[in-house]
Amino acid sequence: MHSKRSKRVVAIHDLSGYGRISLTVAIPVLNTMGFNVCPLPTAILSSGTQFPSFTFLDLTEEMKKIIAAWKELDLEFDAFYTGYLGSPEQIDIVKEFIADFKKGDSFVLVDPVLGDNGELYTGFDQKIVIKMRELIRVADIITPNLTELSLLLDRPYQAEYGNEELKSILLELSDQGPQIVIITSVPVQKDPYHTSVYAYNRASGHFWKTTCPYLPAHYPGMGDTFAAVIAGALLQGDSLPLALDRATQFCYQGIRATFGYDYEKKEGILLEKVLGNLNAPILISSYEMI
Ligand code: PXL
Repeated sequence: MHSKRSKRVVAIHDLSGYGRISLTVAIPVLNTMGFNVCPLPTAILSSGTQFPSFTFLDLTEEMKKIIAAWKELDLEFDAFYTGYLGSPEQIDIVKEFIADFKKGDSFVLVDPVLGDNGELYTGFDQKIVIKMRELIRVADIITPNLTELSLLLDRPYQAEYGNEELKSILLELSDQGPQIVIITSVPVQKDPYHTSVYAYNRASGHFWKTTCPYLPAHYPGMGDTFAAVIAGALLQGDSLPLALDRATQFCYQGIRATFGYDYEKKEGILLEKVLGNLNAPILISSYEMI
């Protein structure tokens, strides 16, 4: 009998020792969803950059060596998931890596990690923004938040949007290359208790929205968790709206499992308490076509 290997996903992200972000989120999420995760680490940090002090080891040179060694091994990947990139030069390396390794129906998900709440993350400047605009051109799927979309499209940051305005932004972003555009963490107008995710799929021309309750707390790593679940759900063969539901519901479960505890939000959500939910069926699907 012919046996098939697990699907293989390369996760291009930093490794942060403390706080549940980037690879420490992407690896468990994608493993739990049944995939072989191959990390291509971009930097090693003591913690995320939102802490008052942290160490940062840039792995730009090592990335080139790892990719060359993978080339020797003739490795193939079913998906490419990129997150936190540590330098503008890394974006050129990643673009070249994708051009060289992408085959058949493998897909590229670029989470354009740049900032949040209208601000760039510590350590980033306009150079990485300009490079990220290049990287999204080679993506099949992108998952910016409201801050990242304003940086990618060079428009002023806006904390609120209506449906029609977001639909035209989704089209504008898709025009840059990606077939699927997903915008995360969009506040619902006049309703502080809910938050939405918007999406567009150029292949069908459909726009989607999922909404879930909002709890007033900000946890780092949520964007990383969301993007990893989207990558896993699409690899499992979910439709886009189902993948949106799966990722939104999982993030919400993670926040709810954490919210009642009084500890530093900077540690991230209690991922280990909810990981198993990734294998549960979706009980109530809440997506809408807009
Ligand atoms: O969650 C995004 C992220 C990833 N990696 C590092 C970060 C952040 C956000 O602050 O600092 C190192």
